[in-house]
Amino acid sequence: MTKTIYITTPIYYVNAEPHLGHAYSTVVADVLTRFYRLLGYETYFVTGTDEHGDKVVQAAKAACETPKEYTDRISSLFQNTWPELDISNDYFIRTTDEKHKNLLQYILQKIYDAGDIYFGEYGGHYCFGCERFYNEKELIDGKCPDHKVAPQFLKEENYFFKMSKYQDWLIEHIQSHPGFIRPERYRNEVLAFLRDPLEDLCISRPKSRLEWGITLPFDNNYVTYVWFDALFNYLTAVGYPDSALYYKFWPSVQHLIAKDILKPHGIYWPTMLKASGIETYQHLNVHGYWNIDESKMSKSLGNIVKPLTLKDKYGVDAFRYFLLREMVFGLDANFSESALINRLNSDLANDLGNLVSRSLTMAIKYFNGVVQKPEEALEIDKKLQEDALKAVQEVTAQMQELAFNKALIAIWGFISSINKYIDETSPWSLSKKEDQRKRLGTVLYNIIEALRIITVLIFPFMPNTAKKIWVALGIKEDLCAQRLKNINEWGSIKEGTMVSKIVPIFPRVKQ
Ligand code: ME8
Repeated sequence: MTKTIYITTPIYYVNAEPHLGHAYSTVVADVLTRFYRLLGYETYFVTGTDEHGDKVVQAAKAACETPKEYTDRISSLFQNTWPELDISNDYFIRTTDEKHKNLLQYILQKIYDAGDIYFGEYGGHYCFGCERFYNEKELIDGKCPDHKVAPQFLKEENYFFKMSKYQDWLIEHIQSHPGFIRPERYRNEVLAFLRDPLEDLCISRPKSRLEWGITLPFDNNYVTYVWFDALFNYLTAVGYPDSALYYKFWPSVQHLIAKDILKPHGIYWPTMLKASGIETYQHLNVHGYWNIDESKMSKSLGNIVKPLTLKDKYGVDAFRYFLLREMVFGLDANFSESALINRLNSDLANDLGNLVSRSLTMAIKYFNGVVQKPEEALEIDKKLQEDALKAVQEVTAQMQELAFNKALIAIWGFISSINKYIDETSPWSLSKKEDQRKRLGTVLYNIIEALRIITVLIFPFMPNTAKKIWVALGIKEDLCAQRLKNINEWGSIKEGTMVSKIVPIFPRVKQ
């Protein structure tokens, strides 16, 4: 049976335009999805926008628009950005979609009927920026740790989800499923949080102070708290409760988020699923934060990095490569344009770009681009084949651990092996000896074979570049149909294949 994987990004708030952080999560999800396709999995990949709540109402007011006009406009900015970054999502979800509203009301009713939602009064410190209540312990010097302002004390009648009931189950589940929340530091963070008694979750907001939300099916005076609404997007997107997509993909769901939203995903979400009688997710993959020139990216600092500006300046693939190569998944990283330029010039223009152009140039110069029949392999040829196999194995292992930077290091290790092979076999010297024609043909065959493997390996990271190289290699089979398990079978390129010239794939950029 074909294996499946369902990958999600957070659904982004529409109170900000797409920035570097959103682009990172979405590119990572795309690279992972493409990689699993290479492994032969059937994949489903979803991203979207989170459109209810007070923040959105405030942002719409500031823009002199109705919430509907405002959310339509910003959501389409997200929808239009992703194709430009070669994001191959299967579905884009909006929490204002009718389908999502219906699902949420169905689920709320289900949890309410099962007795896990109750009505009660609560007094607490409410941060309007976060749209949630804080307890004393969570505040720092009496202020919200995120917004650095003192929250307002609010006493209100509301609906509550019996989250506390599922605390022991959640602790047990995390402990018995080591990769449930990863990397480990975030798993430990959630477990540390669970050492204190879990409070029930306030899941409603009275319409008297917030109208822009999904009405509770059992009380018309209230809308649903934005997190209780947003998390269920992951189910709406696969057509819960009765679609074939849901049955096929839900058991293999993996979420991808940054550390800022660990608590809702690590605690609220699994308990909400448990209460709904739905199997919980396979993995919560948590990455760190991009800082800009060593400081936090924020509107007030005026240092928001726009992904499309970088794409226009450096090309989509250089941008994607940089993001995945520079950040260690799980840790924070620093973004600077000069670091991006350095990577572009050294890894892409120098290492990969030069290898591709020198190899194709030699094949054209010595054999008019026609791939020759290889002779029996010598030791040095066998070593190149072994390096190819090692690279494929290493990339496969690292990708499954989300170690994207290490996977790329392994690919670039193989690029060095090919360059070394070229230097040691010295095709230009062989070309001068008439009796070495066959050997020269074999050496070039091996170089082109190695390039074929490199092209398939970089495909998830840099789909555009891979397609260009694939065309220049003259391979007739579809690049998208390649599978990792057989790409390292040496000898796939057929003799007689015609390679062609390629314009420099990564022109150097001045600092
Ligand atoms: O939290 N570095 O939406 P959001 C890396 N709507 N990633 C970053 C980042 C940075 N500096 N800044 C943002 C929400 N991100 C909710 C989610 S999901 C059911 C609801 C990315 O627009 C990262 O993925 O604030 C982070 O988790 C997400 O954007 C937060 O997006």
